[in-house]
Amino acid sequence: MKHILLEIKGAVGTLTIDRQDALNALNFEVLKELSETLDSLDFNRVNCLIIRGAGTRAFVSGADIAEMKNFSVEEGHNFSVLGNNVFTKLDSLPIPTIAAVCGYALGGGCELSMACDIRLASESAVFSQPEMGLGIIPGFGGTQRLAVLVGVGRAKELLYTGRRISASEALNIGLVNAVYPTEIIFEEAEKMAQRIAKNSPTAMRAVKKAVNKTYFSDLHTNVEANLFASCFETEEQRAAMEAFIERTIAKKEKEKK
Ligand code: DAK
Repeated sequence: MKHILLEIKGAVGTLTIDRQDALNALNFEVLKELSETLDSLDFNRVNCLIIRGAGTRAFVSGADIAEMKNFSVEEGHNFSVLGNNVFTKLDSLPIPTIAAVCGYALGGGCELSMACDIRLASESAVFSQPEMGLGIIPGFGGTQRLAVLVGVGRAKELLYTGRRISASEALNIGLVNAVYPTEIIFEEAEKMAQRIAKNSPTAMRAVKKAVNKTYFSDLHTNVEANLFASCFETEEQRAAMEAFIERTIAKKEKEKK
């Protein structure tokens, strides 16, 4: 695997997304590797999974804007189907999952953290669903999971504005379970995972199923996917993504001078 690392300690697996030059952004390749890694998990051995980003700057900075920029409607749909399959797979794992969020968790990154059962954040963590500003909508279950976690009113505000929120605000509104200093976030996630992993796999599977069936049972629809694909017919999407790329290039050139 080029971008995914899976380490197993006792009954705890840690899956690291490592694409640091793009702040761990999710492109087709990362999503495919993520999917294969989830398929490879042996649940006789792994009883809790931590998901994290490599380094401390980002958990995941979102879907890859450079790749998405020129998607046709069909490519947008294919990306959406692949992404939704991966997120559904993650959501339905028969073991508890913990997102250890250090740094940026934006767009698809925030959604990835929400597809985990528990979110632990570093003090430096930043959450946002900035898709509106890119002329698209969240497509990995973000519109639905955010509303369940923080309430419909707050979710709509965050989705409409794309406002970035700090770890402490995320804690206040119930988006994350706990906040730790950056230096100990991964250690704390490991501690919690090791504690959880001691429990009966059957009982934990049952708890997860009961909660998810009640709160997240309508997620596996194509609503978001179709609405997401339709955004790629618009000029707004193309212009907004182009502007992001141009801003990054301009910043690089300024730094060089
Ligand atoms: N995609 C591609 N490259 C990215 C990226 C991203 N999301 N985020 C960062 N990068 C790249 C930058 O382009 C830069 O690359 P180089 O120029 O060095 O080659 C490198 O990472 C470092 O970034 P910066 O130089 O910008 O670093 P800064 O510290 O200055 O800023 C930042 C960090 C995270 C604030 C900034 O990079 C940023 O604003 N990034 C974009 C964040 C964002 O808007 N994310 C949301 C993307 S949209 C769906 C599924 C999913 C989605 C939608 C639908 N369906 C299935 C239907 C999700 C959409 C999204 O996630």
